Amino acid sequence: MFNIGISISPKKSRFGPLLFSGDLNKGLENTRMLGYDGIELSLLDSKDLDCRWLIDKLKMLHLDVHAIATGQTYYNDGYSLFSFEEDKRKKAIERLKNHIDLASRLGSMVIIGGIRGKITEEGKGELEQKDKGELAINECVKYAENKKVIILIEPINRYETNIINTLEEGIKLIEQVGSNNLKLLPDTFHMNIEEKDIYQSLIKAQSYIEYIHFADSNRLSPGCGHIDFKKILTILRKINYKNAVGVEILPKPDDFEAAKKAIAYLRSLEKEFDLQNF
Ligand code: LER
Ligand code: MN
Repeated sequence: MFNIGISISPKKSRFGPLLFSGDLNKGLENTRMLGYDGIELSLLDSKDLDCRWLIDKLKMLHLDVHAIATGQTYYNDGYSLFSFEEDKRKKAIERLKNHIDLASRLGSMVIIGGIRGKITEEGKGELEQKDKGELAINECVKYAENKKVIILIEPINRYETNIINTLEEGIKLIEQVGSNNLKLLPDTFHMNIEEKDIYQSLIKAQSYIEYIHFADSNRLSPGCGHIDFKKILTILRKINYKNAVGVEILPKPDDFEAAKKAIAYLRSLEKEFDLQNF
């Protein structure tokens, strides 16, 4: 059985696919009650969090924090790693370093997804902006190496960013940075938009993948769209994937029902798979 987690946020956020947004205690209690193994914590600023309280609560509920998601820094405050404005870039780097500090205490990974922001310049400026962003990523990865934290590059679809849309583009950056602490986070929702063949792309990228986001083609819970999750689970088993799976879905019809539906569907697929291979 895979370790399955769900994305939750202590604060109300502009970013949609998060559950129990604004009520961390309720989010953690429901996550445990529904049978998840852990959470992904979507944070604006790690400094807002009562870390001692969180560690005690996680221990009590036997939950892990698989990863810290960091996109709110861009979606809420407009600070990004590829910002052309130095001040905004520095603020994004500072937030990310604080997330890395927190991750080292929680034993989790840190995601570089939405916090990349967007390339806004053209011509010469575009190249300059790409260089600045890649330098920012290098700086954060070095920081993470010292803290023994894994950073994950999440390719995101073209309607949200123009920096790294496909797994292949993510791998190119990972190779370029050349650190064992930089890995890949495929998200099935984005892959459905960007990849020629989701299933082949996962197989091709297997040695880089350290975590995966599950959402169906419409960003609802797995089983509500047209992505073949049975095939994806089969591939993950075939490539001997041992890490966590993160459910990152819209709270529809509501947070609780969405979370309940996702875990029930994924566990039923796993059961079916085990019976077939008995
Ligand atoms: C985050 O995990 C994600 O999938 C993006 O849509 C936004 O950053
Ligand atoms: Mn995602």
